[in-house]
Amino acid sequence: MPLFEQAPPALGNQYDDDRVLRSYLARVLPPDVLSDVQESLSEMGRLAGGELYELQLADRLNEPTLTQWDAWGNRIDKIEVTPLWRRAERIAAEHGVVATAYELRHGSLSRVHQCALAYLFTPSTDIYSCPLAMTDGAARTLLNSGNQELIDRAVPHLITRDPKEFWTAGQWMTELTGGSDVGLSETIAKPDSNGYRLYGRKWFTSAISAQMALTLARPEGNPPGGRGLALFYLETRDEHSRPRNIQINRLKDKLGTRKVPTAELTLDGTPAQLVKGPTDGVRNIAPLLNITRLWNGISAVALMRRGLALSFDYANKRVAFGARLSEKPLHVDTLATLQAEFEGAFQLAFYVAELTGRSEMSEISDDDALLLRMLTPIMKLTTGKQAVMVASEVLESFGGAGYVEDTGLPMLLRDSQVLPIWEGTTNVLALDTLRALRTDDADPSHGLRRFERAVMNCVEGVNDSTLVNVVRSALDHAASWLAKGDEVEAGARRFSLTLGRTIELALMIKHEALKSARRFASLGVDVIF
Ligand code: MFK
Repeated sequence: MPLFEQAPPALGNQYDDDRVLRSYLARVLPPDVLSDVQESLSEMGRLAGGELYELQLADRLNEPTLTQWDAWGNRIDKIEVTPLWRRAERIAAEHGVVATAYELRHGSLSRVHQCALAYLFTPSTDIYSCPLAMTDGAARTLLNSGNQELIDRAVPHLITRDPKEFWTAGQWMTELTGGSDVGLSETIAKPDSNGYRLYGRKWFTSAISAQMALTLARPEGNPPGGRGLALFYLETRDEHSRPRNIQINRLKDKLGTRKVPTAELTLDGTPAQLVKGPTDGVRNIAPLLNITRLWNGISAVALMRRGLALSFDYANKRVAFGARLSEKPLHVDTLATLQAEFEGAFQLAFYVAELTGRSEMSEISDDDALLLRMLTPIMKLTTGKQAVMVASEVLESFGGAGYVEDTGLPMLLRDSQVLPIWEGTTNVLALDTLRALRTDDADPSHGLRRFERAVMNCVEGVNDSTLVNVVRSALDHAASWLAKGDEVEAGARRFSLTLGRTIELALMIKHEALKSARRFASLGVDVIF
């Protein structure tokens, strides 16, 4: 009797197979734009489901290395990334995974096109989205700064499609004193004849393989707090590839994102230049934060989609109790719930991409700029939580195989777990949501009213009163809870998640994804109690 053989889950072209992405693009892109971008997306979908996925599975046990000394006793602090990451860097540059947002071939919709590329690229490249997110954020921050010298020096490298010229950027914010409370940073900036030199310790610098970084430091004599910090630009290595007065003390031993060389650093006189004035570093780095938070959301939906693509395929192959899993009502029902969570997250993340693109092109009203300011933290915190839940369930949908390392599946859960942590934890972003809602001191409810209008616009004219009532009553509850003003800080997470889930539901209704919307609504959108 032949031995039983189990066919593993397989991936096809990740663009062609993605009904949600394709129907979304068909809705938001004019037909000529859609037909122009399709080839690039299909090519990325082919790579993601083919060459990159195979390389990812083969690269599973590889990790980046730090070599601190050469054979002759010289400090070199050399970083080597894995073969997957080397290939990912080349593909990212050549396919414009950052550049597309700056070439502006399709105006503000270039951001949507770029996010679609990033979404396809991300799940096969083991968080190479981290350096790309920071690169994108650095380009945006430098362009916004008006510092022409730095723009001319760095931006062409950050947005090129030529792999030989391509640079990635780091975002060095976190210090021992505070990952969230960045105003406590202790790094000092001392003026010298060419700018400044930085002295201090950075505690969690992601992707230390970068050629440049944006970082915060306190010019000597400045007051404490975030306002006393300044935003600096630095290049990490000299013409001999030696670190510029930077010691890489060690690489972090993390739960996930194992391919990302995340380091502890000592800055010991690192040359740096001011990006935009000697104060207000936190405010000046905010454009970078908002772009990396967008990437975080896009990565969240990308990882959810990957887990579901594998799980749906496996359900068609795996037989148990006399039938394929795809014929088992309980299994199908479980996956449908995960699909609904994914679709809600997808619509919200890409809606923020649309608004970001309009903001970058200055094609946004003050009202919509306020909406974007609110939605960025709401989207980041909501999708990060959904990604962890979906990844955990995806593993379970494979039974024991989902818990076994060489299937490649456990990595989905480990890598998703970073999404609610970095770029602002759920609680920090919930507080940021409150701050963003109240930007107009004269009329503190202005922000929430803008949010309500955005949500109600999505469901206008929809005649499914049950669904519309779920949306309406969640909004009413959020407004009355906020107006009551009791323990607002303590409830900020529940409030922000309610806003996030409510707008996700509304966007699904707008997209006419009514089956998923009904399931999503039944799972609950109002989590304020
Ligand atoms: C997978 C893809 C993504 C991956 C990326 C990977 C890289 C990962 C590397 C990292 O994790 S880097 C570290 C990330 N760290 C954080 O995200 C910090 C989290 N903490 C916060 O976000 C805090 O809210 C914050 C540090 C901003 C609070 O600091 P402060 O000093 O209390 O600032 P404050 O007073 O709240 O804000 C200062 C100014 O900035 C204010 O403006 P004004 O000066 O005009 O009043 C704020 O309105 C403004 N601001 C703050 N956050 C903003 C913002 N403006 C726009 N957008 C924002 N998000």
